[in-house]
Amino acid sequence: MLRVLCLLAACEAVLLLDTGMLFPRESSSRELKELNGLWAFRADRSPNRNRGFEEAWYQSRLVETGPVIDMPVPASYNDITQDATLRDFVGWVWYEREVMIPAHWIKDGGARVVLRVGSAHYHSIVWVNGVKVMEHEGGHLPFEADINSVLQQNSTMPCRITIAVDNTLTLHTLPTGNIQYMNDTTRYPVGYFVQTVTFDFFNYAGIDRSVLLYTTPKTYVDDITVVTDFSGNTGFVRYNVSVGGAATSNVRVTLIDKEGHPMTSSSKLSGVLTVADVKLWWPYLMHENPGYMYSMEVRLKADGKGSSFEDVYTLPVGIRTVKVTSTQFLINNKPFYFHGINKHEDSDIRGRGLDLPLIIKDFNLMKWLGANSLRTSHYPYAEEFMQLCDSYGIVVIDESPAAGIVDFESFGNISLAHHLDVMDELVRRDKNHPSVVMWSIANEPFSVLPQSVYYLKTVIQHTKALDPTRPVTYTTYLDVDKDLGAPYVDVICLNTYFAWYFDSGQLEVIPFQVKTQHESWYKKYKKPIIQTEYGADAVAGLHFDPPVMFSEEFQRDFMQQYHQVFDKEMKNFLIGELVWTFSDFMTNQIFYRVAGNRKGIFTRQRQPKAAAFLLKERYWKLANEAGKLGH
Ligand code: GCB
Repeated sequence: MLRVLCLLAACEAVLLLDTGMLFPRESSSRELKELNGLWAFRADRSPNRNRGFEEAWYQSRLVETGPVIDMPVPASYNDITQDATLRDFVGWVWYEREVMIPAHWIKDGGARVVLRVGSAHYHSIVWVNGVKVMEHEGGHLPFEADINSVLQQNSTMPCRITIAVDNTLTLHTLPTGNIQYMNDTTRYPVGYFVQTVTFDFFNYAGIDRSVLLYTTPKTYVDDITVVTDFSGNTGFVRYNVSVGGAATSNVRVTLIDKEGHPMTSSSKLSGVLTVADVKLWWPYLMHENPGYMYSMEVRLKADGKGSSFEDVYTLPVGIRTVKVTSTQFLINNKPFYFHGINKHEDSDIRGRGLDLPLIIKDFNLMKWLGANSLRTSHYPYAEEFMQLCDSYGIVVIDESPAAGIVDFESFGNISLAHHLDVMDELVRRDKNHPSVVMWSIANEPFSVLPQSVYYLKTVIQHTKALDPTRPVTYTTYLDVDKDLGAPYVDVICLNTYFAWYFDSGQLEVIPFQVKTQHESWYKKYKKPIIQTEYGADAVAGLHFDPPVMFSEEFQRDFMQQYHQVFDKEMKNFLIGELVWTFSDFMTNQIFYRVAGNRKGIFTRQRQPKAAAFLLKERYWKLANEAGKLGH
């Protein structure tokens, strides 16, 4: 469990975790070697999925343990082959590759050599040359270890990296699931079991993000935390640098503008940098220069050492503030209305695997649409994606992987402790992104249960203690009198599907029900509301007029019914609308899903449906009416 420190400076409290998870960047002191490409791969198909451990597959080359196949990294493994049993596999899979380590990385004690996995789903164990170096529970977040000592002990080349990944979800994982054993041998084969889940997306698994090695000097910049503010034309960057590997050190912190001019600097590990004529970070469409980022260069020397021991790390920094009132969400003291999207990391073949062409396509589609915001439904997205949100000015509600906690058991202490750890990891990774304006601790927990109150309150308070500068929320689909956690959130986030799951097809009830629901929430809590989900499935190319469910016309008209109410409420307490959802995505097979969830306004291949054109018109109109930019 990570230790939490409180650093009080001026009016703000900044909380820091004791180990950093800075994004790996090359610099004059840091080298980086990506291990993406083809890895050897083997699923452990033994009945208890444990043969790999019993036979210690990590002790030799994987190919010597049995048949292996090529597996690309990063990518989910599920849709890579023609084998349905691998697509639906539950249990441990094994990845392996060899890598040459540059001699100067280990010579004479060498550098810190860090092995980093961007994310692997769900439970991972990593060995280097047969020596276990780390274990991590949870997908979607990075983990890393200094492997220098292992390389020193066993400098055989090439160096062998083995990663075992188990995708099993239980009542104590996030997201939650359960293994159901089908013991009726008249209906199922002996030993048959299925993975059940409490969420609506395919449980893609494997090494979904980049694996890499990077080096730092032995005394190094371990973490940086920034909190920003401004007054008039003057910006303030309150920062803290934590150092690894030495008790004392010399530091030089310099803030540099986009053109490369040093603006201000300091020789303290923590302090406040003052920026004259500050260029604030603004959301897309709120300013002609959105997403402005400074660079904070940190140069660190261990005391008494020459310049060859200097570590250099540069962090992008956007200066902005966030505040919530009873009716508004303020960015840089100006009201901000979320007109945006929900997403999934999901695509053909790659599953949840990092895919830069797809990510850039999605940002271009968001710009086309006039979307200014998104929620990382229902888990943390790739760091590369978050960096683009910063630089494009896309405002983010950053969600934890706690999707659909429904079971009484899962509100037990084991899950709670894990949930707190996950929030530690998420805040540690994403705290410095100006685009992140709010944390969502969960999607649709079953917050009607009395046991949920302590649980949700504890996670919310923990997250606020980790980061007192951002509001915290979770999304709910429950009615105001059923939901017990709402007193603890800063913003009410509602997911509703009127005329879809209830009153199916009755579009005319939507305005009535949305209005009643929103007003009852506002009346009780006097907190601003975001419609964080609303949407209808449409199979692209299916047309019906008058509309019926699953047609493009129905999806378009469904949205128009919601918009009628939004238009009235945005003058009062409604501070945003995020459509469900950006693009079609894969789910488990079930009778109400048509090869996945079709509520995308784009297909899975990113082609627009009729609703996309409706939303494009609306979002640009909202941006223009807010007195901002034309397109
Ligand atoms: C929801 C969930 C989302 C589902 C969506 C739907 O409330 O938050 O994960 O995909 O509804 O389409 O049912």
